[in-house]
Order: sequence, then structure tokens, then C-alpha cells
Amino acid sequence: MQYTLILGNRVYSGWTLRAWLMLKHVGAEFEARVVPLYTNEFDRFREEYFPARQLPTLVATEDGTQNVIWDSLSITEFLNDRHPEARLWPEDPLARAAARSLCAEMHSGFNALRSNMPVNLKRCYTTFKPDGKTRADIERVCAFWTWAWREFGGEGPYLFGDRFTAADAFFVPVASRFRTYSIDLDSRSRAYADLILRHPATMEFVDAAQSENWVLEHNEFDLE
Ligand SMILES: N[C@@H](CCC(=O)N[C@@H](CS)C(=O)NCC(=O)O)C(=O)O
Repeated sequence: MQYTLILGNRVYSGWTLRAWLMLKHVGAEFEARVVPLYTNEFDRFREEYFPARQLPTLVATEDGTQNVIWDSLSITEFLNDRHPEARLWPEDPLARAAARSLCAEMHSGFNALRSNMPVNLKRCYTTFKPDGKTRADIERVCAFWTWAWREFGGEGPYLFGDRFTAADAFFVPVASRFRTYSIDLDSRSRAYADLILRHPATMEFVDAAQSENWVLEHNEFDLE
């Protein structure tokens, strides 16, 4: 099985970062190819890898056949099936269900946080003020974390104990938003956000983002 991960611009693509972390976590060799969003190259990507239309997309080639898997959640499940030894999810069934619930809500909810605090791995704003809905999303994220530690994670340091799982990977883009927008957090949430941002695979991705030069105006704010 040969893997190619097609990434959006690293600076702005939190969805891509999750798939990257999952591939790193299973320890698979893979080629990373950036397709800059909203360019002709992006249009060509959609034609070439139909029915994928968003990034990240994983191309898994086996016996000369290219299999296209798109969406960070389905990429996670595919890698979990293919690499069970990597234990992407917690082993206990109830903990695993909880981890999947957290990821599912992270995947489909938090619209205010997503729209008002877009991922930007090159910026650090110190004057950002979240509105009420965004503040409520931030508080729910921290409430999720506290609940996971209380029910499953114990002393941590990760959400489900001493092992990094898919649930942690799904929150790395949120942790990066908290850093970009200088969000105040309680001390345990702050320590956890810092921990997952210091994960070697996160740091590799963030470092690579620094040399990208594409600018998406929608993700850039005129703030200090
Ligand atoms: N739910 C998808 C969302 C992926 C997504 O929104 N990707 C963005 C890049 S970060 C994209 O491809 N945007 C282009 C578009 O939607 O036209 C996932 O988890 O992979």
C-alpha cells in the first residue's frame, strides 16, 4: 500500500492537519502533496480525484489501483482499519465511543468557532475578542476536555489517558486557533493545548507551513 496525502495550504487547513497527524501516528510512509486551495491546480485536483472535492484527500494505491479516500474522519477510520496495531482509538469500547462522539461533534459542529477563528498557523493576534457564540464554542471545547479527563483520561496527559489518540489529533487545529487568537484558558486546558501543539508531528507541520507564501484573505484579519 502506497499513500499520497493531498493537503490544502498548511497555513490554513486544519482539516488537513488532522489527516497528517493520523498518518504520522500509524507510522506509514507517505508522500505529501500540497494543492493550494481555490487555484486552477485545486480545480484539476477535483477532476483528477473525483469524487473527492475537498482536502485532505488520501490516495491509497494497492496492486496498481488508486483508491481515493476523502474527509479527515473517513481517512482516520480507513487508517484505523488498515493499521489496527497503531490503536488510533481508545481500546475500551465506551471510551472509544466517547472519543468518536467528541470527534463527530468537532467534525460537524462549532460553526461560530470555525468561522470566526479560522486556522492560521502564521499569525498570533493579541486583540481578538470572541463574540458570544464563539465564546460558547470555546467553553464547550474546554468542557469536553474536562469531561473526557474525568470520565476516561484520569491524570492524562491526553484526553483518554497516557496515549495520544485520534481524539487528541482532532483537537490540534482547535488548540492552534486558541494560540493564534490568544484565548484565555483554564490551567489544565492550557497545558493540554500546549502539549498537543508540541507533538513532534504537529511541530513538523507547523514548521513546514512557515515557508508557504499563499495568502487566503478570508483567513487573514486586520488585527494586532
Ligand atoms: N469535513 C471535511 C472538511 C474538509 C474541508 O473543508 N477542506 C477545505 C480545506 S481546509 C476545503 O477543501 N475547502 C475547499 C472547498 O470546500 O471548496 C474533512 O474533514 O476533511
